[in-house]
Amino acid sequence: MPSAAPVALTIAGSDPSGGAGLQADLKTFHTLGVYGCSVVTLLTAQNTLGVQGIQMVPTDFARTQWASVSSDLPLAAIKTGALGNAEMIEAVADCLDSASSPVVIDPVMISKHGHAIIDDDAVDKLIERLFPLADLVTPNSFEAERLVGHTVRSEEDLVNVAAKLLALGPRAVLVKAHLSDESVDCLADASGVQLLRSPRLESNRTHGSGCVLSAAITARLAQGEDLHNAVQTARSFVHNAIRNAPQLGAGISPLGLLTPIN
Ligand code: PXL
Repeated sequence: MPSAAPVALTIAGSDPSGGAGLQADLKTFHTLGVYGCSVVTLLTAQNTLGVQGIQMVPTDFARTQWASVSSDLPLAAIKTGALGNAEMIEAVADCLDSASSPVVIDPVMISKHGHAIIDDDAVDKLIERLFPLADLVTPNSFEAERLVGHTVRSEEDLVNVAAKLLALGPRAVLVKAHLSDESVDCLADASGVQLLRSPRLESNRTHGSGCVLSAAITARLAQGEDLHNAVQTARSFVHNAIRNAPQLGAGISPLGLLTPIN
């Protein structure tokens, strides 16, 4: 009998065009050798050109999905993506309160096209309920700015913002930024602060890149890798996936997720 792959769960919104959201998460899990399952929080109508609509899943039904999945499957790691509103964040936090596996919170707020995918008043709830449960929170610089009210224009800003986020309760934070011609991410935890650099790829084939990064970290955590190595591996997976991105659709193309890490 073949041995079972570790199981990772994404609690996230649907992108029917398949580039972001839970579809990106499940593809990433699969390519990295992890069995993926999902709890759907909201549905978007979306393509590479933009978001045409958003419909919340009833909160109680998200709770029911969690009960179905968590009572049956051995969840080795969990990530969250688009949660939509404060009520959904409450529900997800209630579910994750009892989880014993690593939790990655991707505080998704706006789409690549600038479309809001979380209510304004939900941001405080994210900090209050989900940050204390998180092993890692992965905001981009815009999300970080919204969370702590501090702009990120330099490496010094990046380090300061990461420290402020860490003080809000998660075990670690990864703040993602583009500074001049580099992609610079700041990983901060109790052991210290590390700047991770890679050349910035000039590409508009980046739809879902944030989802793919947090999903790849979650997959590696599910496989038992430690956080620092999981982040490094996930960054190179995203880098390759952007380089291998197909030209699909008339707007911002999705990443190429078919190439595993060797
Ligand atoms: O990439 C962030 C994201 C996450 N989840 C859903 C999205 C988006 C961006 O559009 O639509 C459902």
